[in-house]
Amino acid sequence: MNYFTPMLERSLQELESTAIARLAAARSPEELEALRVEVLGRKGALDQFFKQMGKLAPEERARAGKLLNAAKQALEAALESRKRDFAETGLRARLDREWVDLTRELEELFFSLGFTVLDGPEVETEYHNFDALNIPADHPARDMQDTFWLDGGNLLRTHTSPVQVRGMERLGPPLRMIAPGRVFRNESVDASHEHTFYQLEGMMVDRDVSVAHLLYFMKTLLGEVFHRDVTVRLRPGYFPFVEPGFELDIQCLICGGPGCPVCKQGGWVELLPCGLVNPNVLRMSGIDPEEWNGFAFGLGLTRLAMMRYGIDDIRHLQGGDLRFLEQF
Ligand code: FA5
Repeated sequence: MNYFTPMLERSLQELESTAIARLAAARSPEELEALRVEVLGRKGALDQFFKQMGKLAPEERARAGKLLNAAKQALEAALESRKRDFAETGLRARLDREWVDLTRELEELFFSLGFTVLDGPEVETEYHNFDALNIPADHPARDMQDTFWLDGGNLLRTHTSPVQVRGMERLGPPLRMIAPGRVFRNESVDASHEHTFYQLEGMMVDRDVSVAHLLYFMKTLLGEVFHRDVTVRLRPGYFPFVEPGFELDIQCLICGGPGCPVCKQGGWVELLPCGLVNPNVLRMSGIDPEEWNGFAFGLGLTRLAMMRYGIDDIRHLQGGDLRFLEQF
């Protein structure tokens, strides 16, 4: 017959306090798990004490059982609390490491170049979305962007360009602004077209702004986003609010050029239309085009994200599939 001797009791207390100190000092979830196995696991240190219980005199067993259970509970609580610590810091570190927010990156870049970040409404007036951009009601260019019209004549903005107009109206020249935001088009969806997607508008109005300035900013933008050489091509593009207008395409980074559903087998993706601001647009917003001119661009932010992260179908982005979303 064994007795729950004071020595046994002391060694249990010692086991508990040492284990709690070691749990507190553990520096990784792996260390924590090793400690759990060593102390609380089957055949662990605490288990050795439990094994001795059977051999105790019945009058000793109740007291020993109480002490052992209390020690076990204290150790389990300490372990759980440390696990939570690691889960929280782990999550924070992971978010810090993996936080991908292209909009924020671009905002910081343009902010450092002296641009202001502006916001505009998603429900727009016909005037700001079209007329003030030199696209009157009977202009064929209205058909370039299939519009969701709302009761009462307003619409869901089809591009971020109306924020140019609001920026010019509110701030006047000289002006350097960007405006990231969500836009909507009533069009059929495929691997590179969504009805809801993001653009980033940019505009600079000053004296003597030239195509060279425009190209400098476009190059800086792409260099910052991709951190490597990407092949681009510039071709003439038509938008009533710029003259001359350009389309800046990027060689498709999904297939690398030979063709795929994202680039519609063409090897190039339309990414960054741009141009010098049409004098009519300046005039309509109260800016004298004899004194001021400028450039504007309308970056396809969603497509840029696809190119940067190798996303091969735009529909994944709004699809809500957690297996996809959890990769970011
Ligand atoms: C425009 O929206 C003009 N407002 C851009 C602009 C601004 C030109 C300032 C000149 C000066 P566009 O319709 O091409 O242009 O759209 C711009 C970009 O948005 C495209 O290059 C493309 O990257 C992206 N985009 C267009 N439609 C879709 C769509 N359905 N889904 C995803 N991205 C799209």
